[in-house]
Amino acid sequence: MKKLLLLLTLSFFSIQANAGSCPDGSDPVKSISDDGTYFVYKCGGSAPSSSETSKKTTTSVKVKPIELEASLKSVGEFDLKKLGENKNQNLYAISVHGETFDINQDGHDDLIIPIASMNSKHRNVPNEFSKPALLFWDDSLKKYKVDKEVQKALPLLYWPRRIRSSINPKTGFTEIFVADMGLDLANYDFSKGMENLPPNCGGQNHLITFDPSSGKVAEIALPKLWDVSHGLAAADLNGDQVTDYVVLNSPYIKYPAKCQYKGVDYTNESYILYSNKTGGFDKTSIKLNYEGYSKAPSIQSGEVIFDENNQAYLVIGSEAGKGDAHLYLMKQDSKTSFTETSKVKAPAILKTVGAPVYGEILVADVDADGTEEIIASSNTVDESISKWVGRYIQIFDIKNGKLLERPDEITQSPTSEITKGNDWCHHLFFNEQSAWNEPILTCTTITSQIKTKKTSFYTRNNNMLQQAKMKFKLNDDIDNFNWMQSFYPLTLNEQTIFVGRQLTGKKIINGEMVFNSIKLYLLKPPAKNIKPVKPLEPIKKVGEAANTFDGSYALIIRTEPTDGFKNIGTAQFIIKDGKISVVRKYRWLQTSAISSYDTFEGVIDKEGNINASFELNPIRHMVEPKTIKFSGSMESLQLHGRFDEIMFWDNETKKYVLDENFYTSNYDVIIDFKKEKY
Ligand SMILES: [Ca+2]
Ligand SMILES: [Ca+2]
Ligand SMILES: [Ca+2]
Repeated sequence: MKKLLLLLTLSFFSIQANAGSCPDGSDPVKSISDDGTYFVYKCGGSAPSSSETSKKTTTSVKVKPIELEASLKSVGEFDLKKLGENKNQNLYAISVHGETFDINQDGHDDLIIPIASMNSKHRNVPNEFSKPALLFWDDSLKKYKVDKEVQKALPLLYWPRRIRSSINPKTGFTEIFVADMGLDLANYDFSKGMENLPPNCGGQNHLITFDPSSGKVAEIALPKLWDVSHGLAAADLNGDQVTDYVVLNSPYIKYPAKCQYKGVDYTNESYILYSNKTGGFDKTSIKLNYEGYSKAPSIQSGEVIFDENNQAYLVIGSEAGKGDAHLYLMKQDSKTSFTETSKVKAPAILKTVGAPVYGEILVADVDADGTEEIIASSNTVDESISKWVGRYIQIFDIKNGKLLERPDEITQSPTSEITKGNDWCHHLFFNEQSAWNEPILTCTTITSQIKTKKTSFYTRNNNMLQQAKMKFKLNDDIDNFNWMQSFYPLTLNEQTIFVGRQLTGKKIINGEMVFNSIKLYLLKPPAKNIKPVKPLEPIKKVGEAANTFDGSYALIIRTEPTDGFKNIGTAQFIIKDGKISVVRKYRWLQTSAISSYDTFEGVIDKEGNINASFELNPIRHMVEPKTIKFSGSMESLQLHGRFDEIMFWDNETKKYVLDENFYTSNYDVIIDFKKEKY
């Protein structure tokens, strides 16, 4: 498959070099084949060539939204004012950008709910701090719960804007990086004048750790530094497997003199916190080299993406101010330097009401081909109300350092709706698999369903992501859903479903009605949609190796149940004289070292029966790879094996051990393959 993909990619470039090969002079448009295993290129659409504006501002495609059948279940109510421990009774607690992550690594996603303090005018108040709430899924109670000891140990935060979580493979700890931007001036009454701005000095970032074996929370010390981090990207950039953090700042600290009293350092510059050998992080200033700019743009969002050659790029989203908002692709030249190789202007329609903003970026593999794409969401500042509104989502490939949009792979809202509504994407998520048996793109917004025409969910249909509606049978569910907001995908018991919330805990402050609590609901499909796990077939007798089926075959590896990835690897089999091996090129493997493919050995007889063995770790956890026996046939185009007696890395004894409490005792490993078609 990979080879095919590469050939097509090469031909795509030669086509581009000849400036269009379709009858109407346009470039062919890339899409995925019907069976989802390779790319096809067709004429009849126009893909924008490389950078600059995407002029497409309207959508002619009128598609009925897909309906996802669902039911609701209440799973806990939480008083954020109490959990946040802010004592000022004139303020209420608001939950800002959150995150889902399996913090205690028990196989069920937990919730990170950051909290900020607002007054009765719904403005963030200087120097008022709150703890975030960590909510853990309790699978015996089927509810979210607070761990009092954990909650007690959490740091106080100001306005936590971006959060990234990962598992540190060296310590086994969960790491939660919180980019705290400090005072949120979004609701500042600008009629009071810029000179009367409260001292906006940013906030201190935090790296919270959770030890799943002891259940203890701690922090890794970060440089004592305040900044207004609007963008945060996380990836291993120095190759030690530990996540590094790219903190993207812009000159938001306008009056540094007002910040001196704090006795802490502050910065308006971007930097990377690189993991070091002692378990800490080294702050390294970075230089962002923009093309043709005297003044750097204001950064609102960022992510890291690696291209097919493992070259790292930063993707940066900017806000327009008086100019244009752009999405930048910046190639990493060194530890300290990134240079722009491509940029795209925000869709022109966003400029019709105010200044566009690329507010959120996600890197994900939307078409399950093993290569990641960029999903970027832009919105705009409605100048009449000084608020972020609207939504426009784009998907980009990167090829040779250029951003290439896939305009026909996502439907937009009708033109009249694009620049309306407080329903911009605070957060984007992409799940290759969900309990609805569909990949789902989620745009998390803080607008309740009843106040928006746009949904938060996009499913893939006819190779296109389009908005999907949740459909409920019970009237109670419909009523409850209407008042829900902030939908996050999460995985519980190997099913990816959603959690959403309602605001509760009504309180009156200075005559104004405010809400201090959230009530969480799970959104799940009706039980009949859940896919059963197939039984393992008995191993067949395989005769002598025969050359009947010699040739090359594209393969995809997956597990049942899945452990977070739809596919864990893709590669290419070569069969020669009935002996099967994996070619060195075109290898991709999510859960083990690529060199694991060297251990693959297989034999096929003249009837097409296959036996094989393969040493592999097929899951996301730190486990000992083991030799898995596979059997299968040419008829089924499938090899089937089982990964069981799983040995987990124990950080205390520094040995692999059996963990009988692990939620899954075994995984079926399935390798689907097919003859390459060239
Ligand atoms: Ca958990
Ligand atoms: Ca690292
Ligand atoms: Ca892809």
